[in-house]
Amino acid sequence: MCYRHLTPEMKIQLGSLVSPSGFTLEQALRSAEDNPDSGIGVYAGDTESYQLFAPLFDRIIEEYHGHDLSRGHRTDFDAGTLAELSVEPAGDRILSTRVRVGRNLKGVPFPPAVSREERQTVENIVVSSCDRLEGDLAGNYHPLTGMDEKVRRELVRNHFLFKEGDRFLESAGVNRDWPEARGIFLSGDRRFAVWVNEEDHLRIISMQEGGDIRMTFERLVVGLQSLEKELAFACNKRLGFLSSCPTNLGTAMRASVLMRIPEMNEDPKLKRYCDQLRLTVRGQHGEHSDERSGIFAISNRQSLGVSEVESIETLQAGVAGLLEKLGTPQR
Ligand code: CIR
Repeated sequence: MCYRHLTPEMKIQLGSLVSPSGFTLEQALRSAEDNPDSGIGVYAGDTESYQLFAPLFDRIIEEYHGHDLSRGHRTDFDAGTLAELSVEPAGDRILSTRVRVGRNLKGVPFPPAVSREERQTVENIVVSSCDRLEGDLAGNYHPLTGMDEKVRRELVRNHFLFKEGDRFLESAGVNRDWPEARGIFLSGDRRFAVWVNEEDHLRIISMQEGGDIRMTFERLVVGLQSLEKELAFACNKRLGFLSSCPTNLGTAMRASVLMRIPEMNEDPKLKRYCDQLRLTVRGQHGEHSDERSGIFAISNRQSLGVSEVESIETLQAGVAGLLEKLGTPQR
């Protein structure tokens, strides 16, 4: 999408600009250059990238999110109005629910531009905040450096931990100095996690078995608010929470359910249904994963110009609609 919006005038106007952390237009576009199948293709190195390269970024952001940037963004974590019940009490189709938000620390370059020392500082600050989480959220930090290979594989297989080697992130510079200063904080009950120094400084994640989207969201809010007492995150009124990838701006939230839909393997109808319901469908192992298992992750598409609660409502309504359309699953 980025090249469609990049005019020759922009190349001249923006080509010589350098952000305070040394990030350039060439770096912002490198992922698209290396990966012609990119959907978006750009990354931001820091808060200032969004201002510096706004003539290009704003067009991409408005098209992807279907949002007029002059309308601003709003935040709403008040779960009071959300439907109480699991969208699928019988549990025939929904395997699990996951809600995550991305956050970057205010004043620190984002993962595409962060230095080795700054990345280490981010890890130290985030881990000491996580170590102070209480109750069900209390847990342990597992650094990637020195992690037992069997433990690592088990965490990836169960969707707790991120994988190495995403070629889009690789080109964007996010994987430099791998695996140093990366890791995962995991609560004792394994329902709350914080990824440290993956695509954003923090990915704060709440997850559980079954389809109780509200409960999953409420846990996320408690964890996020505890961390916010100690950490200041990069955000502004126009773009919401600032993420390395412009597709996550706004709430920086993706709420998803993992659903068993074996009859829809490779069937374009599923994507069409989800498009109508303003939802995204991906393979169970995340974006760009090849999917033939009959298990799909269904999630909110838009994150900018909609609040957190509105996104959860869209997912609840969309999944309910999808379940009605699909009927009882094949066994
Ligand atoms: C791309 O442009 O395809 C990658 N840089 C990832 C974009 C983020 N995800 C998405 O559009 N769903």
